[in-house]
Amino acid sequence: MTELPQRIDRSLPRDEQLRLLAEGARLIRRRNLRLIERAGLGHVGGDLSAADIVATLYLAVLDVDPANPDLPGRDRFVMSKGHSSGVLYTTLAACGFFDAALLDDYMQPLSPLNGHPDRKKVPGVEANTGPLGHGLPIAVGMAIAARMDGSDRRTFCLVGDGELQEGSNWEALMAGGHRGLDRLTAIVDRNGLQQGAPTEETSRLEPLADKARAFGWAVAEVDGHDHRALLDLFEALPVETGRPSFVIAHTHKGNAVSFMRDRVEWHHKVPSADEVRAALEELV
Ligand SMILES: Cc1ncc(C[n+]2csc(CCOP(=O)(O)OP(=O)(O)O)c2C)c(N)n1
Ligand SMILES: [Mg+2]
Repeated sequence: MTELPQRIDRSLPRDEQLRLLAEGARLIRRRNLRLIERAGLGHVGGDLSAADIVATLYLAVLDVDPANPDLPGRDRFVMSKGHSSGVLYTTLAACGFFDAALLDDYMQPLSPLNGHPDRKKVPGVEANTGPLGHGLPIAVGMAIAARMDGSDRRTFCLVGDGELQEGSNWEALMAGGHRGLDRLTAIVDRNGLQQGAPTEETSRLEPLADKARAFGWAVAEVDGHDHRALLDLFEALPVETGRPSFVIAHTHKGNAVSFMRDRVEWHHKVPSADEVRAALEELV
C-alpha cells in the first residue's frame, strides 16, 4: 500500500507547510498512478494536471471536516472536470473522508468510486460531474445558496480548459458575474489540451482573461504547479471584493512524469506496468 499524506496543520511555520504540501502532492500522484494501473482505466493526464491544485485546496485551504462531511458551513469544492476522479478520490482518501483501502476498487463493478464522481456514494464528493459543463453552474447555485443562508462558506470549482467549450459555463459565468458572488472561485486547469488536441486548435479560448473580465469576474493567473503561489492566491481571495474570482491556473497535462507531460495521448491512455514503474521512479 502506497503511503498517503494528511491534512496540514496550519499553525506550522509556512515553509514547513509548503514542504508538507510538496510531499503530499507527490504522494497523491504516486497513489493516483497505482489506482489507474490497478483499475486499468482512468484519465492520468488530467489527474496529474490538477494534482497540485486539488492537493493545495484539500490539504491546506478548504474548511472541511472529513469526519463530518455534511456540516452546513463547510467550504464546497466541485470537481467539474469529473473525469479527473482519480485525483479527487486519492485526495479525499488522504484527508480521511473514507477508508483508503477503497481506492483499490476504483472503477470496479459496483464500486462507489465510479469513473465519474457521485455525491450519494462517496463522502466528500459535493456534486455529480463527468458530463462536462455541469460543475460551474452547480457551483454558482451553491454560492447563491450560501448567500441566501447568510453563510460565509466558500465555493471552489475546478474546470477543464477544453470543458469551457460547453456553453453552460458561459451562462454560469454570466450569472456569477451578475450577482457579484465573491465567495465563489472558478479555477481553470489551463493545460492547453483537451481530448486529442490543443484547445486553441479546436475552439479558441484566448483571450480567456479578457472574456472572464467581460463577464464580471476578477481574474488572477497562477502557476498551477507552484504550491507557494497557489497557497498565497487562495489565502488572498477574493481577487476583488464584490466579484467572483476566475483563476487561470497554468498547468501541464501529465505533469511530473516526463514522458506524459504535455502529451495529448495521455489524456486517457493507461500506462503499462513498465510505464508505471518508470513514472514512480520519477516521483521520488
Ligand atoms: C459533455 C461531454 N462531452 C464529452 C466528454 C468526453 N470527455 C471527457 S474529458 C474530455 C476532454 C476534456 O478536456 P479538458 O476539459 O481540457 O480536461 P483536462 O485537459 O484537464 O483533462 C472529453 C471530451 C464528456 N465527459 N462530457
Ligand atoms: Mg485541458
